[in-house]
Amino acid sequence: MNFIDEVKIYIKAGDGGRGCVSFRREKFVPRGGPDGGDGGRGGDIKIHAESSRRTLLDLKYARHHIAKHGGHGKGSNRTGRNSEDIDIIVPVGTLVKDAETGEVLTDLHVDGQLYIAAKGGAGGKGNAWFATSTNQAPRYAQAGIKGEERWVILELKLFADVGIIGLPNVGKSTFISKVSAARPKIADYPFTTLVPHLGVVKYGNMETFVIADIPGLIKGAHEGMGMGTRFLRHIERTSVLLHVIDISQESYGDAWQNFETVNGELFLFNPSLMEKPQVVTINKIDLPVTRERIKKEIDIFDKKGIKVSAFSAVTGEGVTEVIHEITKKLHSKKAV
Ligand SMILES: Nc1nc2c(ncn2[C@@H]2O[C@H](COP(=O)(O)OP(=O)(O)OP(=O)(O)O)[C@@H](O)[C@H]2O)c(=O)[nH]1
Ligand SMILES: [Mg+2]
Repeated sequence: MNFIDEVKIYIKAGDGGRGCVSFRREKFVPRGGPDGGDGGRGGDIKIHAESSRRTLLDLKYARHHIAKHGGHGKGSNRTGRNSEDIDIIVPVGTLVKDAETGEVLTDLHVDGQLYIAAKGGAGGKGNAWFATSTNQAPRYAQAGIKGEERWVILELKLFADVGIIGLPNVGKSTFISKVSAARPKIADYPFTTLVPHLGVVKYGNMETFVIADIPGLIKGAHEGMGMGTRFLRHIERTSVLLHVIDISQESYGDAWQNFETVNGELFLFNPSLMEKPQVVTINKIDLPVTRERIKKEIDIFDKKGIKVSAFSAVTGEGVTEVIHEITKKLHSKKAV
């Protein structure tokens, strides 16, 4: 399935119906008074967040949402019918933005939350309203008010508790597939992961949490290098980051350098990401080259007061400890 996290749609609320120009016609009453009814209200476009909806996929194929106009007023003071509202269902966690200005119109973060994205126009008044002592037979009525219309961007941020960050090819996806039912593609080349994946982690009797695997970051990602940084928005709401480092790849330099490169890109995307607690890990401990170098690498972090856990996403060695560290950080975060 395609993961759709952003979609642009056109919405147009219904126009109000026209007011009516009409005069009473009764037997034996030669000139009846005005009796034109009002137009009906145009339908609103409502955007509704529901937890049962997981993606914006449906909206990708239905981009135009146009509500009907209100019914026109009729004679004998009959009001036109109000037209029906249109409900657009989105997942909880969807941001609604004005496509032109980029302004965030609302953040639908609660199940059942409703936002009227385009208001239907009121119906015009019929000529019955305009009779005065000097003009008892007004020949005009109001037109309905136009319904609002705009292009909006719906943007879904995944709700993950933990985000996995790191350079490409370090084993982020291997880790998530080891600890959850998520099955992202894993391969021995950079940028295997092109879209974020979510996995639910349930480990022993430890607390369940949701973890997001995102594409790898490289130096210059904030300028669009590699996969860029736009996927980082999926981890903006996580509570904890799992930072995975790989020291087995010759071209990657040392662990501290890698750690700083990734953090530098996080900072340039959004400095507040730096405030999230990180569980720092070195993966691929099963490889002899990693085993050989790891002590020296961890010492550098130790000196700076940063704890590093080593694990192997392939053999599972150390994975429980990593999960334990994550759970601990999630807990202390909640306690604040
Ligand atoms: N030996 C060993 N290889 C591993 C381990 N974890 C991952 N790998 C290998 O490393 C390569 C990259 O793994 P991925 O999980 O795709 O890496 P990624 O970080 O998700 O990469 P991108 O999505 O490209 O950023 C694959 O060939 C994996 O089999 C590990 O613990 N030990
Ligand atoms: Mg990956």
